[in-house]
Amino acid sequence: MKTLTKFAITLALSFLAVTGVRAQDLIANVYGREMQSLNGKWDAVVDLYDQGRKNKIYLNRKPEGKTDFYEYAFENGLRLDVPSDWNSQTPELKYYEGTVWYARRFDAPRQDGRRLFLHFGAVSYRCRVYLNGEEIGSHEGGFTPFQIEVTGRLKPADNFLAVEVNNTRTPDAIPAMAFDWWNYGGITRDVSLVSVPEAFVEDYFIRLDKDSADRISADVRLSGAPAGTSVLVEIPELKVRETASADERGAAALSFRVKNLKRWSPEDPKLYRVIVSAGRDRVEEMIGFRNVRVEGEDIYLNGAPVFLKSVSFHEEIPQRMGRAFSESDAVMLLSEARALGCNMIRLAHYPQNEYIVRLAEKMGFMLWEEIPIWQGIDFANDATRQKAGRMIREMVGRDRNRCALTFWGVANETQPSESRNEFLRYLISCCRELDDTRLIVAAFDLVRFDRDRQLFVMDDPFIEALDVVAVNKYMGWYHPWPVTPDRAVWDVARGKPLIISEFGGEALYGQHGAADTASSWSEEYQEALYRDNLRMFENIPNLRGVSPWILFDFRSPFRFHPTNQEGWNRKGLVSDRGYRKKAWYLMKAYYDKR
Ligand code: GCB
Repeated sequence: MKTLTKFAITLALSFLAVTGVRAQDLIANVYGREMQSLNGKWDAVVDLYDQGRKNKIYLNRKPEGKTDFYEYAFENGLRLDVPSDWNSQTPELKYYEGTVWYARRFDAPRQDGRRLFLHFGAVSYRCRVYLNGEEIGSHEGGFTPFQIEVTGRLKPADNFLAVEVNNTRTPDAIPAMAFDWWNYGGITRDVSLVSVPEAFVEDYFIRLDKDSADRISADVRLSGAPAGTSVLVEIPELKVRETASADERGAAALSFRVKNLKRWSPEDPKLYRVIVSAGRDRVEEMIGFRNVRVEGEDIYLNGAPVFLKSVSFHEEIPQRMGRAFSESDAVMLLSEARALGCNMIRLAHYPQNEYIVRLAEKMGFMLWEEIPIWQGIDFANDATRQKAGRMIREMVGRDRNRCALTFWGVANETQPSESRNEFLRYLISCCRELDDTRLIVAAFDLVRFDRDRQLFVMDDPFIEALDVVAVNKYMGWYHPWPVTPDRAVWDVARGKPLIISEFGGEALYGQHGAADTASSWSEEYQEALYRDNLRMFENIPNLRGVSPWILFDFRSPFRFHPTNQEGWNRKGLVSDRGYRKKAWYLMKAYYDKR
């Protein structure tokens, strides 16, 4: 192993050495809770050589005697916005991979009879959290939330919160050493101090039963409440008021029928106000109800077959060249998907922030959400597998009350092997433990043309473990056509629904050239490529959805071409500056017709 890689691994491991304090189960629906936002300007120290922890800079000591000196101070130095990535905030940090310390002060007036939790929407990629000079928790994984209970640890005024954030790529991480998007580092999502009563509704999962149009199940979990505590679930519009009592673990299960339920669908994304209360706690949010299932080669939504008109985007605002983090960012991304005529989004390639997920649901998009199991994952490494399991639980735990969530994605472009199979089987079991109502999908890039049979085929026995099979295939870009598109017939995953989860090619907006030459990087070539692929789709008998790659040009260190790419993947249907390319109109016409 190269010394540099070894160094990176040791660093990452030391970063995650068990601290004795671990992030715990998540509180459902933090945005529906009483909370104090800790967003805003934070002080920051760039720590390229990882000296900060050794020097205990999280103590933020100040010289007292004449011979005291400290070679750091958080005050009067770099200031970074939270939430946001650091890369887009100062030119020096554009390519930075390493450690940055964040710190801020905050008051927390005494609240008797309340429990307090620090909640982070996401920190990329790993972090340790220090409160008033003490390490209180750590987390790994750049796209899922975590929380740390701080009840009894806060002062009424002037608490000092420091977060050591590191985005070094390592072979045991998820994603691992290389991936086709920017390795943004930082506190990239909201930070808040959440306040709940001593006994509170920690989690719930409220959904329509898989095969029933009128039976709702609600699993509620209380924290700090004695056995026998009564749990109430209300849906005023449906005249629901159901109660159950919690057992000694705080769990209560309810199941009831409702009358005149209007199910959620892309055409009518109906949501109901649902209130869960127990003792002195009460939490509410908008929840929708719908049925999704697979039968043979079809996907059914509310009992009717559905064709998925999907698109993907990264959690990135191209014009700002940075991570998307706010509700208005979500509006920008999703309005462009709406204009294209989509009824679904494949959130690429990791769980995106809750503003996107919640707004997508309100607007009527079905969602595919996945963790970044993206090529190059160390499937034989047990620690990596455990990590992936935790990530997938954090994703499912956060979003299982969102009825828009239709697919949990467990992998993107993985190669068959025993260790991969075992790894993915484990992920599926983690998903199903928390939610057995969604469809499990994975995207493969193994489809090849069988010259003898003159058919496109794929051999990966793992597809048996999936509800829906997805294929990324770049005909006309990475793969030359072996036959003309009208004769490109598929025999892949028959008996199951198939989604083309990625297809496309690059074009530089405003560049015009030969429609038959990829190297022209022209809008005309991209448009012709789309026309050919749409023609081929007619020859895929079990095709139940398509998802072009990708809605917007996005930043990626994979893309070196000096004039056509300049560090951007140009497969967007919309340019980095927000202009629609010719292929956009073709795709729009295809979706309008379906
Ligand atoms: C893929 C990957 C996606 C890449 C894309 C590309 O197959 O899943 O993350 O960005 O190809 O543009 O090469």
